[in-house]
Amino acid sequence: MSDSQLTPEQQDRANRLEWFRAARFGMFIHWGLYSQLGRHEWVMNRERIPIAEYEKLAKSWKPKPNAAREWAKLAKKAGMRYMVMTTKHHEGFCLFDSKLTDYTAVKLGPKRDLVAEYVEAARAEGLKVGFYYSMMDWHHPDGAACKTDENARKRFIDYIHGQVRELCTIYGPINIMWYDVSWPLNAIEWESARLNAMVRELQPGIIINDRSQLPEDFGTPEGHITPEKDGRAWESCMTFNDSWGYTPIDTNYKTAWQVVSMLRTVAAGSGNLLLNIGPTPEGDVPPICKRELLKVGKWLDQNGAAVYDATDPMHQEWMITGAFTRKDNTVYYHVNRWPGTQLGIGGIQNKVLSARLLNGAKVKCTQVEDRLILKGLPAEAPDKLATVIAIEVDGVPDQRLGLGHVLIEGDNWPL
Ligand code: JFZ
Repeated sequence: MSDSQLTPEQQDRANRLEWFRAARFGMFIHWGLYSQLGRHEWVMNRERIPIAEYEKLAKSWKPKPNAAREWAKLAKKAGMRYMVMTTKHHEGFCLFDSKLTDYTAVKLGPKRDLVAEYVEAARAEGLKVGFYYSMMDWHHPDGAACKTDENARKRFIDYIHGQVRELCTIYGPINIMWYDVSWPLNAIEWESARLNAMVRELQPGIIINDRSQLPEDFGTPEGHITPEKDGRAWESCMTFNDSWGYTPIDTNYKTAWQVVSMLRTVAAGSGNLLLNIGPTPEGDVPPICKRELLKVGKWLDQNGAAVYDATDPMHQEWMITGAFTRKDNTVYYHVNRWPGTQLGIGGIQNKVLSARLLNGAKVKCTQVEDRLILKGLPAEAPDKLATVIAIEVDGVPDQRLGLGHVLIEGDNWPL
């Protein structure tokens, strides 16, 4: 659809989303009282820790000053373009300066506005700023009662809407409102339409995710990378290990190779990757995450064109050596399992005009019908994370293999 066919409302959304669609890669940060226990951000619920006992964590939390500066610098180096931090997770503790509760970082242990530090740090690196805000609240007395008691619901709505108002007024322009878990109410009971109208009035340029039970600006598939339908903007959020909050006993960390592969997948589907770090209670980034993120950043420095700018999906078949992104008539083949001096790609339906390593030499190739062979490649992978080969073709790129040794009409992998 060309821009001229959009309704004014659709055009506004397209304008708001412009930076987001180009951003591709962001840093998610889960940081809260749970970071001190180091057993996942759901520890209060999973271990049934009584509120009074859990509250002690609010007094003992002493993060180092301005930890967020280190995160923002790391995000920038990793090639990320925005950040989203937990301003309040399900535990109910507010990292921001809420006047609606005493359970805040300003009034208790840290004695500082951790959200203010985060906003300043992100802006200093030129990164867009997002606020994660959990609607579910295990600490507020009405957090569960709101489901069955109308007075409790009214009080709780005032609290949640009031805090979102605070987040939208204290910190200047905010780029993303990232709601999470809206248990136990539905969109009508949450008065989500009114909530989001208020957010947009206070923050005209903001984009809002779909977790207040209204679709708003973008979808948030979680733990998997699946494009939304009809060109709707989307962002997959992913853990680095298998926990969001700091969990040193969970050592199943993703590697830079995996992150690069995820970036390719989101790029091919015109989406974003929001990759999480769970800092220590002090605010340090686990060294493994730092190390892998720096590798990803170096790779993006070299190969950004195949990820930030190459967005359009094409029809492509699975290959064991790699996968495509594309821009116009150029396909970028991200080779993450290097086959040696020769690389075969079947099923390309276009005439290949040229091939070159994204960061280097032209590559010799022969094309016989739908068999393309790239020759004279280095024996070892030039880049172990993924070597990108830019292949220019004579029309809209398309790859069809089907299941047989020849392609027949309507032959597609059975779903
Ligand atoms: C939620 C939180 O419970 C979790 O702690 C973390 O903050 C994460 C980002 O969001 O978990 C979810 C939310 C949505 C889905 C799954 C887990 N989902 O839609 O499948």
